[in-house]
Formats: sequence, C-alpha cells, structure tokens
Amino acid sequence: MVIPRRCRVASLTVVLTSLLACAGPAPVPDAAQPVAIATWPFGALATERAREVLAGGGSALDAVEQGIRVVEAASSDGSVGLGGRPNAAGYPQLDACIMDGPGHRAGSVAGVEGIVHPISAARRVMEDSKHVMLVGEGARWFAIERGVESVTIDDLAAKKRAWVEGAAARGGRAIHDAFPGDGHDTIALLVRHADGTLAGGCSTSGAGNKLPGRVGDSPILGSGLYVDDEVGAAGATGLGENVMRWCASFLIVELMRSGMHPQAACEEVLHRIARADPRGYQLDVCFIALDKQGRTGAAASNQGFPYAVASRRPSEVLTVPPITRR
Ligand code: SD4
Repeated sequence: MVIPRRCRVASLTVVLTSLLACAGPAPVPDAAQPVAIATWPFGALATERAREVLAGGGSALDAVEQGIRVVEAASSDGSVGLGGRPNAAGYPQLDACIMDGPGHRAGSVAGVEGIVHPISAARRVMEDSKHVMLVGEGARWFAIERGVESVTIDDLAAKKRAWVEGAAARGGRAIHDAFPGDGHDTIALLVRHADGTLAGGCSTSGAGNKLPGRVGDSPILGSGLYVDDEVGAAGATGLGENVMRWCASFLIVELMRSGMHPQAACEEVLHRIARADPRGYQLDVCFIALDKQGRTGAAASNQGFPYAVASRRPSEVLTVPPITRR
C-alpha cells in the first residue's frame, strides 16, 4: 500500500483527475440522499457507477456489484481483478465478498482463479447457493456454472509446477520468502440507498507475492467488510494480516452501534490495533465506514490515504484526516 504509486496509475489518471475535487472532510449528508464510499482514487470509478445505478432505480446491492465490476474490469489499478498482482507462483488468486443489509445476506469467494468478476461470483454464492463462502476450485466451478465470465487457466498448471519444484529445490526457502509481498490494494465499496438500506462489497487480488492459497481479510465477513442494516457498514484495505486478526469491519460497525460517528469508529479501531501490535501504527491499513444516516468516515495508518465519496454530487477523492497517535 504505497500511496504515491497508486496516485500515478496512468490508465486511470484522466478519469480520476476529472473527479478529483479536494482533500478534506467528507461532505455532511442530508438524510434522504444516497451515498457511496470506496477505498483508493480508483474507488471513484466504483462510486460513480454506483451513483448511476441508484439514479436508475437499482438497489444498494446492485450499485455495489456494478460499481466493483468497473474496477475489476479496469484491472489496471494493479491489485483488483485478473490484472491484479500475482502470487508467489506468478498468477493471481482473487478474493471477494458482498453483503446485503436487508436480510443480512452475504456471499464470498476466496483464492479463486480465472474469474473476471469475483464480486459477481460472490453475489451468486449469496443468491444461488445455500452457502456463504466458496474457495479455490469449487468457487471457480460454481461461478462458471452460474454464468460468471471466466478465462482459461490451463496455462497456470506449468507455473504452479515450476514454483513447487523451485521451492523444493531450494529446500523450501521460496515458500518462506514468498510473503510479505511488494504491494497490495483493494476496492471496498459501501453504499447507502436513499431509502436507507445498505450494502457493501470488497474485491482484490490480495497481497502481491503471497503464498498460493493465502487468503487475506477481503473475503472474510467482519474483517474486510461488514454490513448491518440497522447501523452501518465498514470496509478495509491494506495488509490483511493486520485487519483480519481484529475483525476490524465488524468492530467499526459495533462501535457505530454504540453511538460513535463513523469517523470516530474508524479511528478508534486503528488506535486499538496500534496499541496492541508491536509495530504500533506501522500497520499499512485503512478503514472506511458509512452509517445508516449516510455519514461517512475513513482512517488510515498511512498519512494522506485517499478514498472516494459520492452522494447526489459527483464523486470526490478525499484524503483521511491525520490521526493523533495515542
Ligand atoms: C489483502 N487487504 O489481501 C488485501 C490487500 C489490500 O491494500 O487491501 N491492500 O490483504
């Protein structure tokens, strides 16, 4: 999660420059407006699409799926979709989840290969299966069977073999050297419909150079994403190992339930993790949150982390306010 590199992403520069408004506090909502908030400047592609979907009469869930699909398809941000960062064996394994506030429904896929839109695969798991989470080959099989666009993965067999053989030849060293990797980003998108219903989604190729089979926070409900239709929603980006041990998104939502503003809730969880972790604030994590009233918040261990917000007004890319370390 190296912010300057992300802000230089060439293929998105034109779009994002036109959306870029300012750094500063998120706008104050009026109660009846739709709101979308997403991680990273490329999140503005998702929040814009979410706005269009809501304006066209779509649900918060539709807005989440369609918004994230734009970023997955762009794949140029480097860490979402099939153009995302490869694992240590040289190919992407994707993670995604989706939650619908009404009915508290959820679906998730993890470590899935060759699926163009993991967020749609997650939605299919939620709507077309009796389960909440599918992983690996089973997730791929189910997504294809449900009509989610896929690409062939036959050529991955050679890469997998080469990596396993290389690791064995080096006495297993490659396996242990494989992580931490060299960068990672995620789209987390939270949407509030004008009628107050909430939905959220999260999609990523995860940490670059991760061990094959490694799953981060992004597809784990309560970690990379959580939605409670009574209270609000939260999502995360950053090093999943520093998010999933804390059920961070669940915790943010529960703090909002106890009356905290989304901004205060995101910051409190950051402080709580930093207090307990030997690395303090060197965590490489960012949280976003949205409450039932449409109020937003964002906090990050990295100064100046960018995120996107849209309401009835076009998307703006904002930066997290500096946090006072405790
Ligand atoms: C992961 N949380 O797999 C993801 C990566 C990410 O900014 O969000 N990076 O750990």
